[in-house]
Parts: sequence; structure tokens; C-alpha cells
Amino acid sequence: METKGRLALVAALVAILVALAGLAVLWWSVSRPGAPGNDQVQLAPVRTGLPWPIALAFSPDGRVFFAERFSGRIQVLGNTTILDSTFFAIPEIASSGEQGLLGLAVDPNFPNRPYVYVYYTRDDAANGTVYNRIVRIRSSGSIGIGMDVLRDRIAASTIHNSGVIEFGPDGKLYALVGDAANSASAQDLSGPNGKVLRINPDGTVPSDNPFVGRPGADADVYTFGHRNMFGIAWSPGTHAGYVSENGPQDSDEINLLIPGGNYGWPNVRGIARTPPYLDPIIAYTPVIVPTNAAFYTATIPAASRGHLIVGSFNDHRLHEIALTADGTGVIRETFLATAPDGILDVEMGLDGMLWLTTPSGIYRLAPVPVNSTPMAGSGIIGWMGLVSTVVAGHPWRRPLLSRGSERTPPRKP
Ligand SMILES: [Ca+2]
Repeated sequence: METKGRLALVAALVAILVALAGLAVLWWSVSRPGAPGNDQVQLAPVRTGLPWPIALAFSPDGRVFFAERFSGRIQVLGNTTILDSTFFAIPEIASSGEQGLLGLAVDPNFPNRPYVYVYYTRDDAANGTVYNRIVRIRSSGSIGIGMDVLRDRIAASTIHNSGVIEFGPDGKLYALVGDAANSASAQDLSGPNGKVLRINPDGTVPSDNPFVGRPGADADVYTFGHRNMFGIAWSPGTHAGYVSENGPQDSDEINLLIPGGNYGWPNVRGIARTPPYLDPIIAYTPVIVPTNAAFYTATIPAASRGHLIVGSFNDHRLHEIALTADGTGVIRETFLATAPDGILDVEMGLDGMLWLTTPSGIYRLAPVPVNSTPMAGSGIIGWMGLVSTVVAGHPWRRPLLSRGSERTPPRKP
């Protein structure tokens, strides 16, 4: 071939390569999470086939912990090449009805303050008793090496143990404690049942708790008059706390927490307009069995940012609640996604995505790449080998329970 011809061939090859590179850049720019026009999310399994992963906790060092309700195991989530590993196994788990390992939190200063916090129901066989307690596990490297009891012998029952624990933006540990089937306890300030508790990470009482110094009051109490709660979340804007609360056959509630507030149970429930009891910002009849909650801080979908997202055990949906600017009222409620089963935990992960758990799996809401069919092995969201299912219209979607239908008593957490 003569020189001229070879030059023309090289030029043509270079042109093709440049064109391919341009197409690749274009594809990447419209496919990457956060790209303009990419405003869809899909529920993607992170891990399935798990035994009741009731709670997630995200460590500042990047690890994801999850708690298995019945085995008492606290697991560290691996990835496609590293298997899940056991951080610690809580002994003597009681598992009747709604009991079990119920709550999990990682210290916000981990690993400088190397603790993982747990709320669980203890089967104290030696003394023939069952009760709830809050403990913290001391961590060394990748495993827990011992357990300190922060709050012991909280009355338990087969129902209404609540059990979610979370750190608030104030660095305090909040614990949701149900009425343990003794509704009168919720109005009795001398004990922890039917309360939201607020404690220091070492188990001591915060000096600014609302009932510090009140004779006969349990100084850990933050709010009272609660029945059975499975969710707590704080607004990143106002730092206000919200709990989700389960009613009986009616009146599930979302309550805005005011320190020292009385939320009415068992004297009133739902929107009661009966001072001094504080009304919920929204109530549900028939019930949905609201579970854990989080304020949505992901970038996609943009319209959901700042909304309160609450899981439902009954209808499997993420309820998306737009609040008024002052956070005291509800503008509207929509649905962000539907899970394949009842939703247990709902958390914002350190990866910026919303995570949830069901009785058998861990999922997260991942961006849908534009012009890309969601499928197994997508490199865009595939760091855990996710298999994706499009949220809108996917085959897991199930109808809401019909209005007025009697709720099946909780097999719930
Ligand atoms: Ca109430």
C-alpha cells in the first residue's frame, strides 16, 4: 500500500475511535447517577434470603451492620467477593410474639468511641423472667468483645416491645419502648414503658432531659403516652424528631416529638383535639402498621428530597410525606416505592441512598440509568451485584388492604 493510502486508513481508524469515545462519554453522562434527566429510582436487592434482618446501622468507617431478630446475630454486610461476617451474637434472645433482637445503632463517633448499641428481649432463664434491655457492644477490630448493660429490666410482653434505637442529631441515643401490653404504663412517668427514652451514649441521663428533677419520674423519659412504636427520624432542616406509632384497629400515628410531650395513649388516640394531649401530624385508619422512617436526602428523585419516608409493614410501601415548612403539618402523601414484603427498617445509607429491610432481605433505592434497561449485573449500580426491579408497576406491587378491613394482629417486628 502506498503511503497516502496508509495515512488515509490510519485517519479513518482514528476518526472511528474518536467517535466511539464520544459515544461512550455521552452514554456515561446520561447514565451516571445524578445526570440531568435521570430522576428515577428502583428498588434493588442488596441481599436476600436472610432470617429477619430487622435493623440496619451504618458505621462512619463504611461498614454496614445488620441485626438478625431471632438468632441475635449482629452481622457485617460483605459484598460480592467478601462474605457477610458475624460481629457479635447476643445470647439469650427471647423470641415470643414481637420479641427478639429489635434495635441496632452504631456510635456516631465510631471507631473512636467503639460501640454498637442493641435493644433486645432477654430470656433470663436463670431467674425465670423475660425483659427488654439496652446494651452496647465493645468493638475491637472486626468483632465485638463484650457487652455493657445501659438500661436493664424494661418490662416486656409478647406484644408492644417497640425496640428501635437511633442516635439523634444531638448525639443522644433515643430508644422506643412500647407499653408492653400494659396501656396504663404509658401515662405513668415513673417507668420507661410507653415512652421515648433519651440517654447519653454511656447510659447516663442527659441533664437537659425534660423530667430531670421531677420527683418520682424516670429521668430517661423524653416523651410519653405512646403505645407501640417502630420508627424514628429527624428532619435535617429543623432537627425535629418524628416517631411512627401503631394504633389498635385504628389510628396509626406519625408524631412530632416535643420534649416532655404527652401523646395521649391510652386516654385518646388519633386526631383527638383534647389538650394537653398532643395530636399526631397524620393518623391512619385503617391501620398501615408504620415501621421505621427516614428523611429523604438522596438527590434522586429531586422532588422527594426533604420528605419524610415511612415504611409500612401492612401495605409494603414507602409512604412519602411532604411536610409544611415548619414541620408541624402534612401537605400531601404519596408513595415512593413498594417492597416485596412488609417493610421493617428504613434508613438513609452513607452511600446517599435509601435502604430498607423486609423479613427476608435488604434493599436500597438506586438510580435508574437513563436509556438503560434495569437488569442483573448493571455496572452502574452493580457494586454488590444488584439485581434490579423497576419500582413502577413491578410485579411485587400489591393493593392496599381494603378500607375497614380488620388488621391481622402483628406478626410484625
Ligand atoms: Ca397518640
